[in-house]
Amino acid sequence: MPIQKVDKIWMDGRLVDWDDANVHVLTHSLHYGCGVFEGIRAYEAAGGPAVFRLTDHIERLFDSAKVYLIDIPYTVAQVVDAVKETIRANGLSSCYIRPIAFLGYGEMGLNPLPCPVSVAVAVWPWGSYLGEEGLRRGVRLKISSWQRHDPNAVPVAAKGTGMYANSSMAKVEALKAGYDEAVLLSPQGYVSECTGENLFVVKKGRILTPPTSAGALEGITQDAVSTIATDLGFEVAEANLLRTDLYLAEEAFLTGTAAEVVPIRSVDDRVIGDPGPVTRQVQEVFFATVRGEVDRYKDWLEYV
Ligand code: PPE
Repeated sequence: MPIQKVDKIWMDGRLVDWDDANVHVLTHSLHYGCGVFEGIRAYEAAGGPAVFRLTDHIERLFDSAKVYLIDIPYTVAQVVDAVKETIRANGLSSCYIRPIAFLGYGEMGLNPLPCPVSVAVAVWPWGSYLGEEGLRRGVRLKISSWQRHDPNAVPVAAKGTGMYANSSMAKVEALKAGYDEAVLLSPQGYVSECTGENLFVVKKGRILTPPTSAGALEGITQDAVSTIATDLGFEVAEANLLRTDLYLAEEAFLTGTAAEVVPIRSVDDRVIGDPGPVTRQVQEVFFATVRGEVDRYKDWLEYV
């Protein structure tokens, strides 16, 4: 589905018309993939549009930039304000938010340091990433023939633009084989994550998720869901998982800002089944939380 166009995009300190938010073809990040980005969601809550864990996301953007030695010429607070301003300018009650910091047109060559740093924030209405049906009934996964990155090849803890070539290869492979999404394994053979989501399995009543050392991004939804599940009384832990831990899981689900909380129906055609009670409970509390309906987690919402 094409991006649903809105009026304005924030670019380098001011709002510009959507069609004017363009870059030069010699933009450094386009050629070499050194850029950092975020994916955030705003939800319609009783008190107006509320951004879920906005400051946490912008802090992660700055952490990613630090890893890449990209010097963002704003403070965290300024980018937080830019996100709110962009949502207000477009009159949206809920949306997906994509901040990006990248290296512009300057010098060519692999050294990115001489290039100017640009920052943009785009927002648009975006439904469930893996489809309404996926959200309700679950998605079918395939273990990719592409491995997740080695942490000494690229910085897996950063949300770097170029690193997503790996995710895109895996996504296309899974889609062409008739699946909804791919699972990537680490170079050591452990389950890492999906192309844009973290993974959870339920085994013997415990909820397990791979650690960042398996190459997974430290997900903000993963963190929120871990807190929610712990508060619901479940035991939640990080653990190295083998592909057979996925095949034999009692329940499994994935989490991410774009995807939200999505049940996993099967992995490599090994059926896990309809969403189980743990998945349903976590999903229910998560969606109530992002809409501001759970007092305990109201600090996670930043109103526009
Ligand atoms: N792993 C990866 C590789 C990833 O890209 C994301 C977010 C996550 C885990 C979950 O992180 P969090 O959103 O903090 O819970 N992926 C973003 C981009 C997805 C895309 O397709 O683009 C997102 O969900 O916005």
